[in-house]
Amino acid sequence: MNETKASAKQLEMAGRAILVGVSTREESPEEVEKGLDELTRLLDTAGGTVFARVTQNKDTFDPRTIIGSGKVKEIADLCEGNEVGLVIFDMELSPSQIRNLEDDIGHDVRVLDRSMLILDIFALHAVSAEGKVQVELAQLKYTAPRLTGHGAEMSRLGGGIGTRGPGESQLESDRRHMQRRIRALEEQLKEMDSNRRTMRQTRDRSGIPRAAIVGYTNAGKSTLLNRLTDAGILAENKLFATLDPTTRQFTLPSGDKLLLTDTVGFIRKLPHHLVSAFRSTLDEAALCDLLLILIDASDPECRSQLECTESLLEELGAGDKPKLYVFNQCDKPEAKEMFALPGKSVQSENTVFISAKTGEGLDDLLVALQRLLHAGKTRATFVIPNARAGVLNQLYAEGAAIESVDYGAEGITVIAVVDDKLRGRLREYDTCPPIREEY
Ligand SMILES: Nc1nc2c(ncn2[C@@H]2O[C@H](COP(=O)(O)OP(=O)(O)OP(=O)(O)O)[C@@H](O)[C@H]2O)c(=O)[nH]1
Ligand SMILES: [Mg+2]
Repeated sequence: MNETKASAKQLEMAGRAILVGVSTREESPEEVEKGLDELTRLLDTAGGTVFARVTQNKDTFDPRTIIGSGKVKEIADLCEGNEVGLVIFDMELSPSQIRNLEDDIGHDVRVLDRSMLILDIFALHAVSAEGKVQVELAQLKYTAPRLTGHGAEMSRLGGGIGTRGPGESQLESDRRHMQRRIRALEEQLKEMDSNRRTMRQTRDRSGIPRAAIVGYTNAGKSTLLNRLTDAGILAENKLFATLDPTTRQFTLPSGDKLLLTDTVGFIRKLPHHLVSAFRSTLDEAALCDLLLILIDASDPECRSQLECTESLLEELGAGDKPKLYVFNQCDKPEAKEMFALPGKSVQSENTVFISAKTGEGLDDLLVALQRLLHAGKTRATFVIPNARAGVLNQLYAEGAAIESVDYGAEGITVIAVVDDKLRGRLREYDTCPPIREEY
């Protein structure tokens, strides 16, 4: 056997997994099963296969091994003779819990948790320099302290779910070296973040409103941006296919321009380190003018996926942005059944049903987008004295759509579409404050 590459057999074994879920007072057995269904999809995306599922009902976690010793023995017995290389828990485990579980299960089996698996997929899918730095940082902070001897060995062999990625060799390095590397990556990220801010400011100065397409992973976000703008983004039936945000300009039938951004998908229990490492990417969603929340209407879990998306948006500080709920994948029979499509006559104003794949419902989407874009806004003409030029910056900073700026002797004349609050605050410069011209 080649010493530096794992054999196909070794890799197959390393990817064959037992999934473990624990039902507590907070999580019912049905929820645990759904969690394991999602873990199966994550494992599939990472290139592994499920050998068996093991669940336990427990009021409190065993602090040493989460599950009880009888269950650990049951897993060890299942691993024996079945060429199982991985045991994956659908929750976060501490480094010592991983060590204890690996010791108790034996058979050279590696124990991973849900976050390590998600980080592994991010490592596989990272393309841009920024994406790679973000993933490596999250891996160094989360995965590295959890890797035991088995992990390092598979990583050296050139494979092994949970040990891949830009930080692969760093994961084995000593602690001091790792701390230095973490600081260096944080510095790099800071610089990338400031570049991103500059780009964002340039975009903001164009006055074109920005909309972010957000939603659960695999909802069809990239497919929609591709359909609307020929962006050519990779869209596939894998979780977290997109890590880097892509922005394209789009012109609505009314002639209004819009900057549309495809973003990284959300998932339940998104690892905390990943959220902080991807903060600047996720800010693309937080700093836009409106949100297109994409939902896979054919997924039986779409309601809980929407809840998860909304709570993550809240966490990112984007909870109160104007939102359009876009139920996608409506060409699928499951969606038609669940939402009684077609013929659904009552739709709330901010909800549309579409198929990014076939294009059905896109007209409704564009009309709804237009309505949202103009909701509560009016076109105003401000004359700002030259000595108060800072007010123009305020208009830019607060997201006014600026249509023209003329510098004259009497001051700066600005025509802009603004919301009522901003218009009220700039009343003294407003040439026509009492008349509300509906835009
Ligand atoms: N039938 C059907 N399939 C769709 C539709 N929209 C997207 N898909 C499929 O769903 C899968 C996921 O689509 P993506 O566009 O990659 O989804 P995403 O939300 O960008 O996913 P991530 O980037 O992984 O978070 C792909 O296989 C698409 O072809 C749709 O309207 N109908
Ligand atoms: Mg995508």
